[in-house]
Amino acid sequence: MSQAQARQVWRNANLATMNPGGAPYGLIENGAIAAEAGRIVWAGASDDMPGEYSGWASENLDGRLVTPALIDCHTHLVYAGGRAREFEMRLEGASYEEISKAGGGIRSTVKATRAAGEDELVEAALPRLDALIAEGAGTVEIKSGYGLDLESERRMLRAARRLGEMRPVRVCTTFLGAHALPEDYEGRPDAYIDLVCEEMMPALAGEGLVDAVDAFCERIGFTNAQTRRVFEKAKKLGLPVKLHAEQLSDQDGAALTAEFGGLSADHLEHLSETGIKAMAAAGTVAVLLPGAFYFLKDERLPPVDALREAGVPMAVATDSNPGTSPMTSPLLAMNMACVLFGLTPEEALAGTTRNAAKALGLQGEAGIIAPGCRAELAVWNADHPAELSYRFGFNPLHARIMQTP
Ligand code: DI6
Ligand code: FE
Repeated sequence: MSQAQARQVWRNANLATMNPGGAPYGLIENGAIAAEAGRIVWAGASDDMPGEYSGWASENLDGRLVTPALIDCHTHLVYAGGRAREFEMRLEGASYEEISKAGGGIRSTVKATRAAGEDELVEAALPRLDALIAEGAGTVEIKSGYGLDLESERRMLRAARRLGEMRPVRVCTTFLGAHALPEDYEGRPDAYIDLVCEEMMPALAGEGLVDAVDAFCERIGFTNAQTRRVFEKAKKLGLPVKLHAEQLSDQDGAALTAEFGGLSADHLEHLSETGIKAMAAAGTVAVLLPGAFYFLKDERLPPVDALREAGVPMAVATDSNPGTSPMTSPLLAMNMACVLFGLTPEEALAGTTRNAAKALGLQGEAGIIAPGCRAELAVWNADHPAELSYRFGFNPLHARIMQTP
């Protein structure tokens, strides 16, 4: 990370600006970027650089590839404990839903997370955050949802905020109180939703800990009607919504999210044509999570062709979590999105930059290399942006540039 210089130019680089509408990847060969007070003021071909920038301090990037810093727009990075034993059970034949019903799954992480202090949560999450940063991430979304009571959800969100202060990275927090039914509310899901809406959400929002609100709308999560209540409360509090939708079954969650002008609907393996239309009309981003698909050995693919055809922007994220996607590699998520879901490498990179920014409400701020956006860049030892999706298990990052204020 470089501190925000007053004025700075980076030159001699190939820029995958990810600006839509022009060349693939918004590619500019032999380009340069000028930034002032942490914001990009100009980006283009070196030969076209206006003379006023030639006197600014400059760094030669030796012909490397520059992209926007990556954005991981869906993670559950903060939690305690691990679930390797469940992995073994699944390999012996138990399904994710069976394990969940037997008291394993999300609830086992809730137990460990409730028992952990804030410092412990930070300490456990930091290596995971560092792994994302090491692959060029400049923005990471972090959800709560393993606390499921006011105190524990608060600890998770505070830990997430602290992580963003400890490292040069933008952390966006998401309140996922409606992730699973805590044991003491067994058989009383509506009473738990009351608690989420009437106590937890207003308190945590009031403390500035919540950038967006999410829920797990699923047979093993919450119903469409319960999710609606969560969204209505979020709307009253002025908070944007997003949803774990259509992962294991079709609950009409994506259409519900679109109805509330939601930022994103995530997973979407069981998304219907109605859901796609609603998302397209509302501009809701489809966040694809191939790590969970891979790890659960899912067979049902998200309807990528139909999403593309409908013009729904697609993002790609790690879903980093202990149960269904213990992955901390945005580059691997991109490779999986191509190999498993059929995205093009250009779509995969848009998925971790421009469209991921939109999924977090950060368009115009991050995710493309353009005047007005923050100078948040990833510099790669690569010749062409397709290389980022092509290789796996290899990290070509040379450096990140994060000129946050
Ligand atoms: N869907 C997921 O894939 C994760 N949460 C969710 O709502 C799984 C979380 C876990 O198993 O711990
Ligand atoms: Fe998730």
